[in-house]
Amino acid sequence: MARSALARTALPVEPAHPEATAFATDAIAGLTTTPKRLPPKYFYDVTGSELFERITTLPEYYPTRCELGILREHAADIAALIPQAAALIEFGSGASVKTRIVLGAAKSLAAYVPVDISRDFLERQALALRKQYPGVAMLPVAADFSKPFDLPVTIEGMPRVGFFPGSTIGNLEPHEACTFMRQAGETLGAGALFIVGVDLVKDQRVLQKAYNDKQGVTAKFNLNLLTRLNRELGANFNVSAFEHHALYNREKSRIEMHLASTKRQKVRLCGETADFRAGETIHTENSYKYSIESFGAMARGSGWTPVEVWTDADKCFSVNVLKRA
Ligand code: AVJ
Repeated sequence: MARSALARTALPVEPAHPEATAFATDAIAGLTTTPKRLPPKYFYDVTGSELFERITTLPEYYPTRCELGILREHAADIAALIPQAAALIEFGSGASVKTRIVLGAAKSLAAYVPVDISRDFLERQALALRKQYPGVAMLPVAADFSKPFDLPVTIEGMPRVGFFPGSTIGNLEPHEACTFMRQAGETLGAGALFIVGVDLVKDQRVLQKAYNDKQGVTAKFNLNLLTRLNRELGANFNVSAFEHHALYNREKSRIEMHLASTKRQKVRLCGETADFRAGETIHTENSYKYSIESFGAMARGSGWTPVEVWTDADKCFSVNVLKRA
C-alpha cells in the first residue's frame, strides 16, 4: 500500500534525490500503519545533529561523558592492543573527539577510514584530520555502514581495527545488532579487532532522566522529526499538538522514545492521510541497554571474541574490545 501510494503521488521534493525518496517511503509506510513508527536515522538533519550535540553535553545525558572518560583513561591500553601500521575503520560519522583520542594515542596507525552516508561531512572532516595527523592516510568511504561495503584498496594487507562508539548499536533490534556485528566482521576480515561503545543497563531513574532532560533538548530533538516531515515532505503536522515521551521498557531493556498526539487529529503527507487517536504515538527510537554479559554473548554469537571491556567507575557505559574469532 505504501509503495503504490508513493508511486501515484507527486512528491514535493526532487525525485532525483534518492535520500529524500527513502524518507518519503519510510514516512508513508511508518505513519499509515499501526503502531506508527519512524526510523531514528531521520533525526539527524542539520538541526537534529545540532540538537544531538547539545544532548551530549546535558548534565543528565551520561553516555557521551562516560565513554569519553573511558577512552581517555584507557587510551594507552587501546594503543597497546592495536597492531603496527594498522587501519582504523570507524562505523558512522567520524572525526569526533572520540576518534581523536584513538588517533592521538595509537601513533603507529597507518590509515583512518571513516564510513558515513554523508559525503560532504566526510570530506570536511577528512580535510581537518589530514592537517592534524599528516602521517595517517585519511581514506573516507561514503556508504551506509549498516550494510556490507568495500574497504579502500589502499588498506589491503593492513591489520584492521573497527571503531563503533556512541552506543549507536543500541538503536538496532538485538537480532539486527547480531547481523550488523557479523557483517562488520566480514568487512573487517580475519584477525580484526573491533572497539564498540555500549550503554549499560542501570537504575531506571538514571535512564529516564537521560532521555527526559530538564531543559527539554531531547524533546526538541524528538519533535524536530515532525518539523523535518513538514519541510522536506510537505506534511502539515501541528508540532504543538504532539509531545515527547521517553520511557524505559524494562522487559526489553530499552528506552523508547515516542511522539504522542495530544488530541484526535488528521495529518496529510505526500497525498496520504495519517489519522491519530488522542494519545496515539509515533515510536521514533529504541535505545537498547546491554549488560557486559549480554553484549559479550551477542558478540560471541556473531563471530567475535571479547578480549577487553572497560567501564567507568559507576558502570554506566562500556567500551568493549573484540577480536574476530
Ligand atoms: C546516538 C542512538 C546512542 O540512544 O542515547 C540521545 C540517541 N536519543 N537522546 C541514544 C539519543 C535521545 C542516542 N544514540
